[in-house]
Amino acid sequence: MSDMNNDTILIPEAQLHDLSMRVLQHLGLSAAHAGAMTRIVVAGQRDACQSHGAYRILSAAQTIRTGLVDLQAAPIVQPTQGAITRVDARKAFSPLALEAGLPHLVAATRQLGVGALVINHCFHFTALWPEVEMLTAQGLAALVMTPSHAWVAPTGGKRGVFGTNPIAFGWPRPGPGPYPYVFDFATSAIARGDLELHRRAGKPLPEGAGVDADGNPSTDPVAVAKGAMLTFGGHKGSALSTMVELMAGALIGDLNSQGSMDFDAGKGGVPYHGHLLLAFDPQRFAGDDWPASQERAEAMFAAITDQGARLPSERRFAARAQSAKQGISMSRALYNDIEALMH
Ligand code: NDP
Ligand code: PYC
Repeated sequence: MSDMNNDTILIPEAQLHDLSMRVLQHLGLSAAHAGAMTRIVVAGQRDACQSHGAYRILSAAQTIRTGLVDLQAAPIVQPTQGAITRVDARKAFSPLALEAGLPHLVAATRQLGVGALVINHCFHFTALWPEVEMLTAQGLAALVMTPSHAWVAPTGGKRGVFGTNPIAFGWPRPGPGPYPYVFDFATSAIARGDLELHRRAGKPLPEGAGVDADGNPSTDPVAVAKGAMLTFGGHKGSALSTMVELMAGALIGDLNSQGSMDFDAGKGGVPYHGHLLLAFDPQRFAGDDWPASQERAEAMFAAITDQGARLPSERRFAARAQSAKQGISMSRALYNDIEALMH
């Protein structure tokens, strides 16, 4: 580990992995859960996703303190029915259920052209891009979504109804060269994790991120936490967020964001609900036309980047390359807070 400056350290990936494993097991998680969670939070920190990297170890600790989460439960993968594989996470964190269900999702998608993985009864706290990247690595396109807690008001309203409800999409690209095309964003103007980081740093939120308890626009993260966050893109974000509630809540027979918040009952844990992953096998959709389809997709990506615009995830992939060279950068305060969980 070395100092980058007064506030930031550089830590080798293996060392951050080891720290996360030690802390999570110290908090009572089984080695299997600690391993699956560690893989996802270390990947987040490696890719400079500050709101969903190592910071999420603190969120996991806070959730464990609520007493609501099962720290040992092994997920149960139910037999795949048609295109649908269902995994019951049994009130545990989601990453282990994801790892258990993924091979079944890939197999069903290859067989049928489309596949769905439904995870029920999970505490979900991670970014979605690692999930879509697991599918693009198999040559599949992917669409993933999840509700959260009802922190976000509908456009024109001022009380929380929706979660921050992220949607992620992944598209496999040919050859060993380019990374996949991946986007992953909250349908709220900013993610809750980002709001929490602004609060920790004592920084104002961007305009339009939320309203206070009286419904007045506010950039104060504490006031917005007491009021409501807002969707991105007005009515468009509001409708997308509604879709996430329906598809990754009602459709899969699990809680929506309001249900998750009621379940938490003010204890301050991460959301508890279901999770939906959809995968598509382009070879089965495009058939013999797939190579030509890929060429057209690549031409479109070039038309984006040739004019100086960037593809989503490019910042992340650059951070990944930088982390491989120099180690993972993280805030000293965060490192200290994580270490303190051991004492
Ligand atoms: P951001 O607004 O940071 O980024 C959204 C996406 O847009 C990323 O793919 C990003 O790529 C891309 N992007 C950003 N700027 C540009 C640009 N100028 N040109 C092209 N693409 C761009 O995401 P959010 O803050 O909304 O979400 C952060 C994370 O929080 C996500 O990973 C999400 O899954 C997670 N989250 C998880 C929740 C849960 O319930 N589990 C709830 C809400 C959010 P890049 O990363 O390269 O900048
Ligand atoms: O950042 O909005 C968020 C979030 C909710 C659950 C996990 N992350």
